[in-house]
Amino acid sequence: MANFDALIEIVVKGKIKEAKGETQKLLDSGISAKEIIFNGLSEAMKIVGDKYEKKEYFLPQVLLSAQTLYQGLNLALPKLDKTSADAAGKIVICVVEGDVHDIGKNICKALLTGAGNTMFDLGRDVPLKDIVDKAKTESAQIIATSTLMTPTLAGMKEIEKMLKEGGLKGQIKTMVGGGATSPDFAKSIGADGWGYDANEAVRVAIDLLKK
Ligand code: B12
Repeated sequence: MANFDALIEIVVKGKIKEAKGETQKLLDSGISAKEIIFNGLSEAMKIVGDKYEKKEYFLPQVLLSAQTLYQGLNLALPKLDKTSADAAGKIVICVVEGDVHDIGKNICKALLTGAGNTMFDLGRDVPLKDIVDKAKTESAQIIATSTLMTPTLAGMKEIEKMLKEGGLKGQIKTMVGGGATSPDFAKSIGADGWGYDANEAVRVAIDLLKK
């Protein structure tokens, strides 16, 4: 089992100048980008989240850790292995309006790209109408949205409503994820799928593309 302690400490403590070097060291030693992302970088962010909840960390520290994480993530993401996908489609992905948390969305996008899908990434804090419009113009099969904040969950429900009103529900499938969501929430708004993490995002997308 690879040792990610150094990378985790670098991200948690926001040692921004050291993140690239440590990530590169791990990659050079033959550890997969996926392991680095899930067992190193994401784990570090969980610790940062816990510290924020315990009020040991405040927003400036969280922001510094996020910036440090991105130094490593930007090195590791392009090195993710391509997986052979049973089905590959066109997917619009973004973080819904009102929310700027985009680390998880970016990891999902990278894995979905690796699985052979064509991704249309609209970024973060994206107006709901733009999401549906993009899916229409690109004839996407799936809209994948992310949010980590409770107040912005309503936007995901609104997307379902917009699809229904436009007669597109069923034709364009939806999948939701991110810390504020849950399988029950996804069901309650009529989303077609929910995923706990980026690995599940790939599995759910494959399922939805078969339907
Ligand atoms: C980093 C962080 C920030 C950074 C974000 C940097 C960035 N570029 O993303 C900064 C400092 C900017 C920030 C700001 C704020 N934050 Co903040 N932040 C976090 C923190 C600590 C970590 C989030 C993270 O990146 N996790 C790591 C990634 C890898 O995990 P993930 O996003 O969950 O993604 C995985 C899965 O969820 C899933 N997934 C994600 N999306 C999708 C989509 C699909 C379709 C699928 C299938 C799966 C999937 O796959 C991903 C990878 O495996 C969390 C704490 C926490 N416990 O989550 C708080 C947290 C999310 N933040 C919070 C808050 C309140 C804020 C602020 C409002 C604070 C403020 N007062 O200003 C602002 C937000 C302003 C805004 N309008 O958006 C709250 C949200 C509470 C709530 N439920 O509403 C949290 C939970 C902290 C807390 N406990 O209070 N934050």
